[in-house]
Amino acid sequence: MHITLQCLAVKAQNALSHKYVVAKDIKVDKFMHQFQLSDQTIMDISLRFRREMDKGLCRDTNPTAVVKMLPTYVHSTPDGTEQGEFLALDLGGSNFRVLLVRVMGNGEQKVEMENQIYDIPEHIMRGSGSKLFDHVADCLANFLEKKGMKNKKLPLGFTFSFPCQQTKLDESFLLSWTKGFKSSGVEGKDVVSLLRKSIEKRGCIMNYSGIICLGTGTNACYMEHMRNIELLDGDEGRMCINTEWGAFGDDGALEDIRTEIDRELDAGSLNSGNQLFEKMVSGMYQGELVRLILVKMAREHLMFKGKTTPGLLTTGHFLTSYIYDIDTEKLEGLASTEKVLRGLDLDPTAEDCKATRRVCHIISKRAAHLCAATLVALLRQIRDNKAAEKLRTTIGVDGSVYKNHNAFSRRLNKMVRRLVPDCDVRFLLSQHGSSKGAAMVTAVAFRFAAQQAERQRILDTLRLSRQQLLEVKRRMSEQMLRGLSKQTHEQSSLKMLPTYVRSTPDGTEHGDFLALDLGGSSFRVLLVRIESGERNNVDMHHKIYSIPQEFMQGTGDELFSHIVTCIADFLEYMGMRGASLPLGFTFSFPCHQSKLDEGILLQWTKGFKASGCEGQDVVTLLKEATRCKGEFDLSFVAVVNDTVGTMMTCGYEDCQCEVGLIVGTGTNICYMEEMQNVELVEGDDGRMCVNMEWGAFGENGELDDFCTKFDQEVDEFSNYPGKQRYEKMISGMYLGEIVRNVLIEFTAKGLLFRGKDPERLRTRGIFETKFLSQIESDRLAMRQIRSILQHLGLTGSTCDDSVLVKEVCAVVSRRAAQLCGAGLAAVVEKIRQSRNLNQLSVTVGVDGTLYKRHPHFSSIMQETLQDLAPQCQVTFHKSEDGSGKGAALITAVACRMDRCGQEI
Ligand code: 0WK
Ligand code: BGC
Repeated sequence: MHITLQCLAVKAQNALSHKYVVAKDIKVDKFMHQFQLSDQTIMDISLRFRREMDKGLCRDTNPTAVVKMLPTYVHSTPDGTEQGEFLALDLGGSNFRVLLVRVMGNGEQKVEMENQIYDIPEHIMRGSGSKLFDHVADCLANFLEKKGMKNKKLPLGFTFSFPCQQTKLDESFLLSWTKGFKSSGVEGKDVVSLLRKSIEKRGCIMNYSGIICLGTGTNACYMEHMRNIELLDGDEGRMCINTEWGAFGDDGALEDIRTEIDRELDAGSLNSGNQLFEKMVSGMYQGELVRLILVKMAREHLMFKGKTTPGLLTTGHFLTSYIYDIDTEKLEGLASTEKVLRGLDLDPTAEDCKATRRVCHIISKRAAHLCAATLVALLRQIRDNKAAEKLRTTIGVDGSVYKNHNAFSRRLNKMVRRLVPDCDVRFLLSQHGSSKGAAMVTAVAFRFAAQQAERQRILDTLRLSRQQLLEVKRRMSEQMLRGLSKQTHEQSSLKMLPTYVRSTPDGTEHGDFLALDLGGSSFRVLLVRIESGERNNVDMHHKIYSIPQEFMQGTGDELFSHIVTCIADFLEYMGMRGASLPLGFTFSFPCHQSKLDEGILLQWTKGFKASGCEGQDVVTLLKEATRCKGEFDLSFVAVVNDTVGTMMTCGYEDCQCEVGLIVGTGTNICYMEEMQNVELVEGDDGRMCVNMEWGAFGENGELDDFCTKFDQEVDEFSNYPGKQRYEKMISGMYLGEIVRNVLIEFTAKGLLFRGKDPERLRTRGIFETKFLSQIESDRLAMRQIRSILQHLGLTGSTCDDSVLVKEVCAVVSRRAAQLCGAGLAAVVEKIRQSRNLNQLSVTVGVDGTLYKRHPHFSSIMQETLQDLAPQCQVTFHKSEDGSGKGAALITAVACRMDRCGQEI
């Protein structure tokens, strides 16, 4: 509606504008040539201001910057759910107002307002600060009295239109008075506590928040990205920056365009040397600039026949509002000019009136163009922050000059569009002053605080204390002992499966070995050539194959026949068709083994569910499939778990490696246990690698008191409800789902996506864990998180939503890493105690996409481990070759021992 009006006005304006050209006046234009700035100069000033903005935002240069770029602690804008009654005070503009604002949270952005204007007498503006704030408190009490709300406790928003250094939303230190205010004992003080003291002295009760300013002075604020606000910690989201652009030029940056008149005005002002930009632009000074010019031109006999009058010679006697009436398209513009000049006891000629009008036009035009220059710098900053080709934005405007002087607002809009034609800028005139804004900031702060409290309450259910992590470690240790013991093995959730891998390579191994690596995010067939002698002389070739869902969840025959087809393809690809090689099979699922080349599948995990396999020996199933294919012959030597393969792969480079850890699609761990503790296997000498299958930890309820409803949801809709509970709180297959469930809860409670439930969010598995790793990467800007959300079909998300999604991801992955660290602490402590060592130093070979790709998982896991097992020095060795190499090495060791007639 407004825009139309605006356009109409503009159309009419243009129609008129063609008529409304304040005739050039050679005399005046010559006298004021310095006030007429070319587009080039305006653009240059805009670039200078942009540099000042950077200085203000930068931690090192901020102390000396004149454009202070003050953080306001306003992070969010209204989202339509705000509601309630709020009081607002509006001090510093042309009027002091007290307001009652009712915000209806029904999404219609409906706001009702009642207000009362109170006078701030000059002696109070220039008296003591306590008098000023007592006066404000008196006005507030008077307002509440009138509204019959004397004892009602309402949130208060305080619009205080002066440069303030804020440290939080409800604490703000006055840097310097401007615009005719000069109360003593306030500069450097927190104006909220000064107001609080006066109000309490008066016996009223309030709770405070929020400060914004636009008015007799000039200033602008905008939403800046936190990562650019170096004065504050945190890179997430945005914050409103109060530029305090009135001080632009206080360091001499505008000396080349400031005129003698500007310097004269400044010298006569209350705060000379400060607010130099404001003194060229704002309503408090435009009239005075015109007066000083008229005086100078009179004295140089260019006007008023060289006569001046006391009225003309008196500071402040040419009001800026006169310019609104004089510099107007309205025909009575000249008449108004004469009326004003006669009001100053002058006897103007028609020429004098035209000249005065031209002076007003030039002063106002310069002010509008200077404002456009700084505004364009802001628009460019916002556009660059968004990395947007085209910026579409709305500028909220208020202030008597913009409101009452059409020519000014038109010139400002026009110059902005001329300077940034690639920006689609809409000017929205504030109808209710900035105090509605202050009330909205208060409402947003309240909504934000309430929402933040609810978000943290929900996220706290996913946060584990050190005590809880110690308890997880204790329960893991307990289950390990139960799993190792013949008596209690069946009752333990940790199967502690003997792997029959007892020895590690001694460097004499050699030969070609085929290895299969099934169970992770990809299936690999490898040819591993080992030359005896120096370690690390292993040559590997591999090919990655996919395992289609229908084979993962079809019949065992289909799955194993597909595996054999891949082997055949690989042998073909390697030109080894029909070759017969010893095979090491990494089969990353829980298997009961009674010997190295046999593995009875206990149960499928992760996404696998092929029928007819559980309870079967997977080596036999593979042999059968190979026989059916009849294209090649393989001698099956070893079936190993991927943790064992990983330990062996890393152990080949680091002999201290006695633990194998996988944190990938699934999670699991193995370690070298003393034979006397492996009660399921005869013999007490030496050690054997035990596959703990720790993914199953929690199946006996060990984790119930740490499980949230989001975990229950994941378990309920998983392939095996009740199974793999620990894995479902840690591994890559499930973290994304936990996050998705939390996001659904947040949306349902209106804490995210403005409560609008994006249908796509209800699609299981849509929020893959890889997105956590991307979203949590420190290098990712908020807009990139938004594009991930967009990619997921979660369109219409805000910057705040991105911040929140990142926080949810961080909480969920942190818990996973801590749980993993607590489990690992139990394992290394077990090794230390079994070996009666005071200090243990051991290497953990680790693999898995989550561990390798998540930006913070490994460090948080290691921190937790260090904290919970301080007597263990643990080195992590990331496996670069995968567990297939490990399987080949185990096969090579078995072949070597077989050659030597040793028992494997
Ligand atoms: C690579 C290993 C493989 C293991 C996988 C686990 O070679 O045996 O299963 O890591 O990580 P994921 O692929 O599940 O992330
Ligand atoms: C399996 C383990 C495997 C782990 C990592 C789990 O789901 O039960 O055998 O080691 O995933 O791949």
